[in-house]
Amino acid sequence: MNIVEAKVIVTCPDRNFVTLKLTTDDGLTGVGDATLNGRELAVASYLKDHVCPLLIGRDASRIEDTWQYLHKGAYWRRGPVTMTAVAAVDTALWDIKGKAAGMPVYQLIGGRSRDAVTVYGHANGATVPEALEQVGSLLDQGYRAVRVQAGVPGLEKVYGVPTDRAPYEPAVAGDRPEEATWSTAKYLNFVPGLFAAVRERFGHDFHLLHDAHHRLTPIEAARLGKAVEPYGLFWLEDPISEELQEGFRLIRRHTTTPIAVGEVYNSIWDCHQLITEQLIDYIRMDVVHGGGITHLRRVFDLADLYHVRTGSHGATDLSPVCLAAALHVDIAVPNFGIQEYMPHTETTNAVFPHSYRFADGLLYPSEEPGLGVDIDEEAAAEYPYRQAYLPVNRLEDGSLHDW
Ligand code: EZ4
Ligand code: CO
Repeated sequence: MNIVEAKVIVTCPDRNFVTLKLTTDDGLTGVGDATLNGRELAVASYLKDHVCPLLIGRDASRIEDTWQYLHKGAYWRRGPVTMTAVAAVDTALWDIKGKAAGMPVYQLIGGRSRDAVTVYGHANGATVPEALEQVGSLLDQGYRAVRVQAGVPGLEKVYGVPTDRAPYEPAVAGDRPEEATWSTAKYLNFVPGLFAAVRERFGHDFHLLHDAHHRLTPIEAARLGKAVEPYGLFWLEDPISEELQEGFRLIRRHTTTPIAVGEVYNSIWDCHQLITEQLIDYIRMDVVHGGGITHLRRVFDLADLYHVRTGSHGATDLSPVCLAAALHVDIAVPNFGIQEYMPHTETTNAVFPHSYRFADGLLYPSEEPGLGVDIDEEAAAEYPYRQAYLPVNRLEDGSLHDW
């Protein structure tokens, strides 16, 4: 079962995606997501120029050895570009192994630990009434968990809030990133009232989540966590920038609001201290940016030892290939917490035919051999890459701030 072809496919069906497709000499194919939002072509080049040539002739069944070969063998380890490329190879190899075995991937990693995968949906309102309307609509659709974001009075563009009521997509096409203005004071004065309004209207019988998107200092995050304890958040996500793991100790000293972190992490070495010191409650690493199924399971196993549960990132910039793979991991691991779910557009779904399905607030992984997702190359070719960037954030005095 040797690899005979390794193809990198870049396409933009409403947003950019990079996909690796491997073919073996016995005619099996496997796909892996390689999308790094706003830096897509760097991963495409890393794969095309440096990884694909090494894959030709390799035994596709040697998943662990290939992971180690691309990790240790590169000398330059870790980082988002490298780990996303390694993830794509790893995911495609698991897809192939599943097809060779005639089983869905979750069966190869321990089988089901649960019946279905609980997901959270997104309520993003420009105003509090608009956010409440969206919470109501998600609860009506059967969601049991909802992340709530809303526009902050006095700030023009805020993370998580679309300008046109369309599904939120932070990457904007163009040759420069958009710029937004941020005020922590305005946000902290506003956001507890948002959760109060949500609980007052809809009660406590569903999970309420919120993403602070890296903007606070530890003491500000502690203040927020403490202020919102009465609203029983399922989690407060990314309260501070993620580099300084010991920074979370200060938050922990002050609040019982659960903390979720890790969507920008790439390896177990980014989060081992957060996990072993029990500074977080949910680890948000995902298949595509976390080194693939092989490495993500290593992270999740470490997390399980320390009572940390999973809560994988699942925004629309993670392709249906990543979501399909995530569901196999989610259904199998013992310490699953929740999965983020932001439905892809119809155009995206048409390029990535898949058989996972959503019903009543739950996602069900594919029962087909492998991952149960593919890329329609002809359809993909109709949507050429468009340059797009994630926004840049500045304080009201012009200082650059975390976005
Ligand atoms: O900003 O995926 O929780 N979800 C998020 C996302 C991220 C984007 C970045 O590409 O924080 O909206
Ligand atoms: Co987030």
